[in-house]
Amino acid sequence: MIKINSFEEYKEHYKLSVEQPEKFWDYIANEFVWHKKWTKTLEWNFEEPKINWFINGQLNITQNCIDRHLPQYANKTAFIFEPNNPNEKNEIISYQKLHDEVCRLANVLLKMGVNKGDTVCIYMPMIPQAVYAMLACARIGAIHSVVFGGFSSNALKDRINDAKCKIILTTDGAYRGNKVIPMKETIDEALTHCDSVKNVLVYKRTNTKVTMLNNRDLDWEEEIKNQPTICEPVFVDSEHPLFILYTSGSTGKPKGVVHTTGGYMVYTAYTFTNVFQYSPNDIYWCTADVGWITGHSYIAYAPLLNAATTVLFEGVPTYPDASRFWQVIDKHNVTHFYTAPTAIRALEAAGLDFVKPYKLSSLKVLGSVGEPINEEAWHWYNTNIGKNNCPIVDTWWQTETAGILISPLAGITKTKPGYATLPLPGIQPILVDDKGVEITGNSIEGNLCIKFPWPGIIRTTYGDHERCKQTYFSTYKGLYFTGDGCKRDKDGNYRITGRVDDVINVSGHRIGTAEVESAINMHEDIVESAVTGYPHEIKGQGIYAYCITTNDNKNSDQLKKEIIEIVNKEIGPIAKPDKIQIVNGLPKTRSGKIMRRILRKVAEGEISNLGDTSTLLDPNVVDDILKGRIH
Ligand code: 7RM
Repeated sequence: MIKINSFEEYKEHYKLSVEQPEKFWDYIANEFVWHKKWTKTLEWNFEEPKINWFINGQLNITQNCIDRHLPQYANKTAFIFEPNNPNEKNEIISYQKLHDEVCRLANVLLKMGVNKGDTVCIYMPMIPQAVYAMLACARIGAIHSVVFGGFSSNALKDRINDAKCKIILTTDGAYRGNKVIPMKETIDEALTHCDSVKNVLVYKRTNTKVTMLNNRDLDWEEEIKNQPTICEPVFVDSEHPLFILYTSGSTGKPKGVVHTTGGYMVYTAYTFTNVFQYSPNDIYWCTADVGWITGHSYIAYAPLLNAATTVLFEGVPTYPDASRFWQVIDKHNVTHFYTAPTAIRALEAAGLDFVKPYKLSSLKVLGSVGEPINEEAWHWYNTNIGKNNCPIVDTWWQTETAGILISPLAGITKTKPGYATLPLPGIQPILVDDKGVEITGNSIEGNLCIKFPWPGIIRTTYGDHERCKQTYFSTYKGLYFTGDGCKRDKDGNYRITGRVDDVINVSGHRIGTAEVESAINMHEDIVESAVTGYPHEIKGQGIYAYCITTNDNKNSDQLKKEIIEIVNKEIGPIAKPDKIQIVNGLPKTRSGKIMRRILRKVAEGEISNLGDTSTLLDPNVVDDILKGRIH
């Protein structure tokens, strides 16, 4: 993979990528194996939007992730599986073994009648079989939809139905710290409302007792047992969908972001090499879950496209105790470590005694992703983990972007705490004011947009192209709108300041306030609710819910417990409110719109300046809310 080696080179590549984008990306894309070469590099407009890369090209991404490497790297380790329990033996998966497992599973999918273009739901913990599952789908041109294992059966049901999944791949249960979490049982609950599903394939991980439905549920091991370790790759067009991944926005239910094969491959592989400056003998570890985009791009696809060795970690940062990350780094000689600010803050809070016993001398590069990293956490990470000797790449990107858009290149770009620094080659960011007028120059602040397509940009939202257009391409004409606010300093470095829409970022997880509200509103005693974020020391943002109840007789502690329960049931534990305030009314304008700005300020504790409240229908509501504020 073409690697930038100096800052001078970065500037040259960047210049070329803006002046001659097609030539630039042709050059990168040529490094892969294509069954048929593309005839045109790019066709696009941001109005429909219609974005096609590497047109008429044909390929199979698993051939590029696996087969292509076998002549040289059959015995090289693709994954080091580190189980939840540190006493369980870790498993080494070579590129050959990966090939064989993916092929066997792909053959099972074929046997179950999965065709090119069919959708397959993957609901699994962080075990190698989850990656086999994704790649097995891609092997035969099926579209995977991975759903994070922490989502509830209701959330799962919505995603299965929206994507009309034919098959589900899951496990009996999942280990998470000292807990065993049911997986198959959750699937069973969801499937009472899903007509599209023909079969469920169940991998035994925890030996949790499960019910297997005749003719529907199949045992994973039984099915792969007799399958050959060869499965010819099915070649697909560059723009054939590779996967759907659901993500939250400011309105309605989560949308299925669609990424396609050729552009996704080229963009994720290119950014991996260059941001991390990965070399062939490095050992890379990204602590994300494959249920999120970071896991898709920077655990599964991009490292494999680079023939890298990756640690696949099943556990959590605090089990058996807060030294687990540092212990695993020493154990496997990890050179590249990529995690989220929320984890850094939690481990910082646990104290240095958990870090001190470990050398951490293998580390070369540290990464951060998922939310703004505060300077405090940045310095702690730099000093205590990187020993002032490892560049930190603060990587800004989104589910919709497929890969990293703004980030330092490790050891090449000068870093600055709190700043994602500079756009990668091919990325043309601009800041606009609320009317969409570009704010030029430096030392400025605005809404972050991108004005030219890159190969990994979102193509559509599954089953609803109009929603894609409305959400990302209509706010500011002719631009892709990220939903983030951003500053640009005097040297042109970017600092992402957080969402400017009604999306909150809790521990690096995107949650729409509307989703939480609609869950809370399902409680029979709740008439209305409004949800906002507030600064949280560990999670980045916490969830603050204002609720109006019809049942004043109910003990409010009991009511709050029930509210949390209903959010757990409708979405999952990641979305449960940290603070719940029962209120008599919400601040509304005369036209009935909730003034969220006021609620946000109260939740944030910024109560001295609530701004103009004169347009409120009933200004007394605000006093009432202030009195009952939860500290
Ligand atoms: C990769 C991922 C996307 C949102 C995005 C931002 C926030 C992500 C950073 C960041 C500041 C960063 N995808 N975000 N990375 N903010 N600095 N380095 O997280 O779709 O789940 O979330 O996350 O607000 O819009 S995501």
